[in-house]
Amino acid sequence: MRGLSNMGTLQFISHQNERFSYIDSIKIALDGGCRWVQLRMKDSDDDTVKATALEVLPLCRKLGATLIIDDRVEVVKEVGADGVHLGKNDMPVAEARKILGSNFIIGGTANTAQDVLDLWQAGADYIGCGPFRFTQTKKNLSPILGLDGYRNIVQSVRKAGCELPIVAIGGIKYEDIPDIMDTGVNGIALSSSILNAEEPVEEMKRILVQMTDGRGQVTGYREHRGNNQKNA
Ligand code: TZP
Ligand code: MG
Repeated sequence: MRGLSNMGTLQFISHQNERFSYIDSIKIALDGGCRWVQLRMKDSDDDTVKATALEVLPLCRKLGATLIIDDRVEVVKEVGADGVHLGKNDMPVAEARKILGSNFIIGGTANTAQDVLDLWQAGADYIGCGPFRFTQTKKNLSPILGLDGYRNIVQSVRKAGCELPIVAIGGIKYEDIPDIMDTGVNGIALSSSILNAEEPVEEMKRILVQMTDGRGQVTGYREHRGNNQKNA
């Protein structure tokens, strides 16, 4: 099992808006120092996702950044990305694991402790857990979790022996991060707070400085650091 410490401390989810294309959005994240990006193109066909992945993969490789692709197991395999993220309506994790084997990362989406435990049993490597609050980036949002939601989920799955990295997602902004990390989650995934910032690259840098000690290690989040290190 991969360690907790490098499992997406800060993940960027690609998006497009009036200012930026999907590829622009990933370049912004990389320029700002993010080293884990998820190519998420919900409404595009596989060929378009594949072509985009082939453009961003060399950029990620050059910087040692991890590239995860949302939903498209076959595209991940064909282009040699690092892994896939599977939502609730995507291919089941266990099936994706059969296709991808153990050399690819598989992430799964959770909204409850039971979701996390089910994904753990199915062989997921990390969990995207949300939404923290309402966001327009994703349609058909699950119920909002807030800080208490994360606290309860983390506590209950750790009690059950599940040490999978849990990454909070959904409407997260710079100022939310310390409180969210203090709930015991292992990382943060975000999109619009970067892309809607006046200076997106600077916003990414500001968030990374707040979250890490410069070596990609989460820092300053009191209660759970020991836990992270134990499992690193
Ligand atoms: N899953 C839950 S919320 C979300 C996804 C992919 C989008 C996160 O983007 P934002 O813009 O940071 O709310
Ligand atoms: Mg999905």
